[in-house]
Amino acid sequence: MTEKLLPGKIEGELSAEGLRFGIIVSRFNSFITERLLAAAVDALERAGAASADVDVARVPGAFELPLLAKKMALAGRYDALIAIGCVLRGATSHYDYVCSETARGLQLAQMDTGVPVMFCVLTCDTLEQAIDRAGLKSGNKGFEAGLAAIEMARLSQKLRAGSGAAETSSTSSAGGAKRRKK
Ligand code: INI
Repeated sequence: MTEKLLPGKIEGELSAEGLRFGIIVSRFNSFITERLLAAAVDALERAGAASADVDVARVPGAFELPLLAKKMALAGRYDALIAIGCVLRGATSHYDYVCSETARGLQLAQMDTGVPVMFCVLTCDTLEQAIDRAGLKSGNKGFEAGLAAIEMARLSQKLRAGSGAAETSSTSSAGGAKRRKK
C-alpha cells in the first residue's frame, strides 16, 4: 500500500516581532481612513510590532496610493505595506476610474517589487457602507489588512530563506527588510 501523502506546509505566522511595515493613508475621506489606520496599527501592535518599525505616510487621495507604495517598496526598508483609502461613489464616473486605477496600481506595485502590498481601500456606494467597514457592523477592514500584512511578510520571509515547506517557525530567519537607524 502507498504511504499517505503529507504535503509540507508553507504558512505565515501572525507574529510581527522584528518586521518592518509601511502604511500609506489617503487624506480623502479621512473620517473613514483614519479609523482604518488606527485598526491596522492596533493589529500590528498586538502582534508584537515595535513603534520604530512602523512608518505612516499620507497622500492626497486613493489615486496617489500606488505611486507611494511603489516608492516605499523600492526603498527596501519594509517587509510589507498597507495602502489605506476610501472611495465613495458620486454622481459621475470619476469613482470608477479612481477605484480601478488604485487597485491596478497597487497590484502592479507589489508584483513589480515583490514587497507585499495590502489593498485596504474601501470602494463603497454610500457613506454608511464605509462606516460599517471601518469599525461598525462589518468589523474593521484596517485590522484585517494589518493581519494580512503580517502573514504575507512572514510568508515572503520563509520563501526568501529558501527552505520553504520544510521550514518551521523556529528556524525561520528574521527581518527581510534592510534595517535602518531611526
Ligand atoms: N479620492 C479618494 O480617496 N476617495 C474618493 O472618494 C475620491 N473621489 O470621490 O473623488 C477621491 N478622489 C481624489 C483622487 O483620489 C485624487 O486624489 C485626485 O484625483 C488627484 O489626483
